[in-house]
Amino acid sequence: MEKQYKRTTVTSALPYANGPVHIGHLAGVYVPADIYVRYLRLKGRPVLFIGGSDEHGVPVTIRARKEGITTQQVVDRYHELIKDSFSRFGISFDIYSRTTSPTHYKLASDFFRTLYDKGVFVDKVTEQFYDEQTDHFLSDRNIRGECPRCHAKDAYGDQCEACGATLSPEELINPYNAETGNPLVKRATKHWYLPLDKDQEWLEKWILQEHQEWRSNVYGQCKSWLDNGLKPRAVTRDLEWGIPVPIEEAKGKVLYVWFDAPIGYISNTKELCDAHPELGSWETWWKDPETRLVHFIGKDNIVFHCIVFPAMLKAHGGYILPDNVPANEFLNLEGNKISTSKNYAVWLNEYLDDMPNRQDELRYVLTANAPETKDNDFTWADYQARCNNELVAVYGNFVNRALQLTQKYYEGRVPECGALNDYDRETLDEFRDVKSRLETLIENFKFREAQKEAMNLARIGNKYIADCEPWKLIKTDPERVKTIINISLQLTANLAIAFEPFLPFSSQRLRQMIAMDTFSWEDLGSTTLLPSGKQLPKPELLFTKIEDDVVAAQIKKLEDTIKANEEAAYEPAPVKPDIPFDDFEKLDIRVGIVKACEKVKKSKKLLKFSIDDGTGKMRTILSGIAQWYEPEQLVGQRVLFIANLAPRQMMGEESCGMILSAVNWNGDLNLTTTMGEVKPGSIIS
Ligand code: B3M
Ligand code: ZN
Repeated sequence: MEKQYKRTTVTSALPYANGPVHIGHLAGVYVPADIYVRYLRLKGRPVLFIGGSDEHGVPVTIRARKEGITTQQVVDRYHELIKDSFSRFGISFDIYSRTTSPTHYKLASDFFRTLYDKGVFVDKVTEQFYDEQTDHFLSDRNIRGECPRCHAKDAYGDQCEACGATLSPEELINPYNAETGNPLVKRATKHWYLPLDKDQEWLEKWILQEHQEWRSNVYGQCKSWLDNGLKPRAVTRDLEWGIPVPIEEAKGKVLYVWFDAPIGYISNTKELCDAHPELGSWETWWKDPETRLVHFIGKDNIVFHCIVFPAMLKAHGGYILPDNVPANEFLNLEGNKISTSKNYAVWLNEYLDDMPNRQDELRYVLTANAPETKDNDFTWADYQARCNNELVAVYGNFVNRALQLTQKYYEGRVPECGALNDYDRETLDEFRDVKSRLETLIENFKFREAQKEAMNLARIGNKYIADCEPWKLIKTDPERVKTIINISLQLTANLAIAFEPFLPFSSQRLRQMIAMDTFSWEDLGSTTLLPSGKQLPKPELLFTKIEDDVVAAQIKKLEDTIKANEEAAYEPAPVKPDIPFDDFEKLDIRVGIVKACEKVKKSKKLLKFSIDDGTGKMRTILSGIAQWYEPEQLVGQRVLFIANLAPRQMMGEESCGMILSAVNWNGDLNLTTTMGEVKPGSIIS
């Protein structure tokens, strides 16, 4: 028998304030959490939805150095941007705070202190890499050095990008500070560890036995961590940015970001409840066993939420543990990994500007394609197809038909419902079942399926209106048409409720269109939501089509980013070994004037040049640059060519020499030429 809870605390991962948030964040964490919370609120169940920015950790300090501003400026900027994006997308947090808040500093310090006083931690001195010139210990990702396998000079502390080897910083030859280039030495430092090995037993029982209902990806990851045996984890760091470790002996050290961040959920709840006494004490939401705790996260955060944070809560004592951790897999973008550092993403702030008033379209597509059980791919073509073929053609179309017919036949007044026939009853029965199916799916975190069910309501409605053909019956049986339109309007009102958790903006607009002021989840399935005689305002379209050019512009934006990244990453090929001067003198390079130029039949690459080489005879050279030039452009140009290259057969033609081109970073060819009017046959020396 499932436990009945009095209230639910819902948290969603605190995004790092080191950049804007993108569709991967939305799909993985915030839209599902928001659907769940909106549903619980509609059901009238007490719930708090806790969010906030994670403002500590190495990523924000790296961003600060990259942008040349202070870390505080970075977190201020991105906290505001992220908060604003979420609010514009209708992510209905009860609070969105930050881990630099005074409440959080105090709570996180106290939390550490409690564990320290209870003797939970073990301390250990280890040797870590240290930059003596800047007086810094280095985090793994800031250490570079020579790869022990392939001897590339700039392998990272965790990986060599040249040969792909997985490394640890100790293996690097001549390690150096990635940012300053300074050489590193080993220096002893003391840190405090959470001895997770001691939690192994109860965690195994709690997760592997008592939470078999967790999503298989979550359960599976936990099992593999547990099977490998848990090890102590350091919860302090030698960094300047972070919450100071509240013990004398740890002066200059800060709490590890993954120690303080989850406590941020508690701090933000406290901040909220302190400001709103009607919500009760924050402790009720975190300590009362009748509170259900649910963490929405991405898959890379599973171990912290299912193992480390519960171990912290348990060690502290008095706290409840999460009842479920519905983690999603990753969302890719047009077949590539989304990357903040490579700027490859659909950023929410940019989407909001590029696609005004289309929040629900994105929410819909991200849920329809949610990476609930495996990684999924977002493509703009799929976005367009789902918007046009589902939102516009199914949901929007049904609502629009029902409302337009009401205007046309009844001047916008809800007509009376007469006697139902079998088909009406069948349709309504089918409709009523949807409620319990939706509930089961949402309560089991299957939002993708749930949204499908909601859409199914619109399909039922569309089919009903199409089958009944009121536009034909209006002449022969006007009484019957009243019933058909009444039922269609009741279905419309139901859609506004069913879609509220998923598409809150359009649900609100739809409610305005049918003048529905109050509603609750329990009304779902009702056929008397709109009383007959009720006057409805003039309808508008609920959704509009996404045009091809809009989608093409978004795709181009991503392609431009890929190109820009490739260009930035381009390094010219290494210079070839030295040659004696004599070798150079063997080459005969000259100037020629292109007299004629044409495509070579059956070849996409080759152009055939007739060149005045100064001998009085024409020279034929074939060159693989057809992709970059039209033959006509080249006639009259001076080109540089190798005159003494032995003739070669190419595509059935003899080529006498080679025209010189520069190979750009992306492989594009660029013809070389002279700056002035040099006579044909002139030598290059
Ligand atoms: N900031 C990691 C992330 O954004 C981290 C989550 C913290 S949740 C307490 O993936
Ligand atoms: Zn290597």
